[in-house]
Amino acid sequence: MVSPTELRTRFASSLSALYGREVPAYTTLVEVSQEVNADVIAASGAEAERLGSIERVTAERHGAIRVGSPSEIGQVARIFGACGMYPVGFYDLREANPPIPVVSTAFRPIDRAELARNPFRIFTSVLVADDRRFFDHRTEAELREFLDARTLFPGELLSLADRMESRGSLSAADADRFLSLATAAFELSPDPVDRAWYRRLEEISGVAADIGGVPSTHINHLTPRVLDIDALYSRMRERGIEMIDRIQGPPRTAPGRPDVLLRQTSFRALSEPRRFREADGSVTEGALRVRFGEVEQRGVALTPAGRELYDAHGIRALPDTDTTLHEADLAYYVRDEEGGLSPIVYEDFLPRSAAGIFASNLTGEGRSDASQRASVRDASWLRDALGRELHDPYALYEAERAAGA
Ligand code: OOG
Ligand code: NI
Repeated sequence: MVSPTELRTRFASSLSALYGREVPAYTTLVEVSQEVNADVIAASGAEAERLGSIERVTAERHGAIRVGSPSEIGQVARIFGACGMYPVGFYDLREANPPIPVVSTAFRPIDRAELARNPFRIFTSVLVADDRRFFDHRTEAELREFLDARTLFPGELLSLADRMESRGSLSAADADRFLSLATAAFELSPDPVDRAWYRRLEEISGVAADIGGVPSTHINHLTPRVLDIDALYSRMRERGIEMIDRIQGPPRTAPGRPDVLLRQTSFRALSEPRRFREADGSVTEGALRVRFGEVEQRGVALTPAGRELYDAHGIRALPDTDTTLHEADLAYYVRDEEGGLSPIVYEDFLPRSAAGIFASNLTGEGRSDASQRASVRDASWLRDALGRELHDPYALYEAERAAGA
């Protein structure tokens, strides 16, 4: 019998194999990450594993997908639920600059032991098709019609997912079937893209076109974790892979000082051949840039007070030792067996960095009209769409700290 943990581990590696076949620069990114991690371990030993064992860090990936409607994200929740991944956090990317017409959550394991076994996460965004700042009445109606007519996930996949959630295990054959259907659901579709429809949406938002302009969804990046993102950044450049011009998130901390939150960088989406359906019904060859590469370095999770300081004044507003961060209740730690402080890793995302990642991979800024009506999307809307609890990241970190080492 196969457990949710094993299913998640195998799902992460099967998506990684798929993405490596489809986006070769990803394989380079993984290789370079592993080289950097080996060097960091060689240089600093056990100290380098304070934020997770090398086994965890080597297997660690996050991906991202985008879907179109509440019912589609409800189905996503069932598929990831089967892998022991639950929705955590609410992110509103419509507040970003430039604004993006989606709200998002991240599916991930929620307890420490599961995170240690395999911390696979998927950042998942859902289109806000009725937000008038982006979509007029007619475009909204057409989007709904297009989205209602497509099937992202076969019924067989959803029923296997439900079986796993209700029984807690799947037979070996059912697990194999789940993995092949789930992996295929996130592959780039060979079906032709309706050129006029895609272009119309793209003028409003590249993300809207990526979601509502094509008949399926796809994983748009898969991110390995690295222990020194600055070293990775220069080695990728040496290998001739053009990265975006910066590392998102807090700046590098001085040697021996704690890393906080999350630092990320990416390479731009590659132009990939795609088929298009033209207005006269003919099918032609073209290209789209929809899939990119990203890498991340993780640090200690900040408390709400720590995060407020960071958001308002940047990293310099925070003290730079574990002891002071802990004593001022600005970051989460537990006591290890020797009485030392052991950091609780930040397992979530940063909306500002996410917006930067989205923006660096869009062809244009898109078009929105701030004077129009926004539609209400909040955590309780998302909880209803998901049909399950939406976890608050701070509550999870608090509970972990309260439980101790
Ligand atoms: C998601 C971008 C957000 C991150 O690491 O912040 C993200 C997307 O482009 O769909 O993955
Ligand atoms: Ni990402």
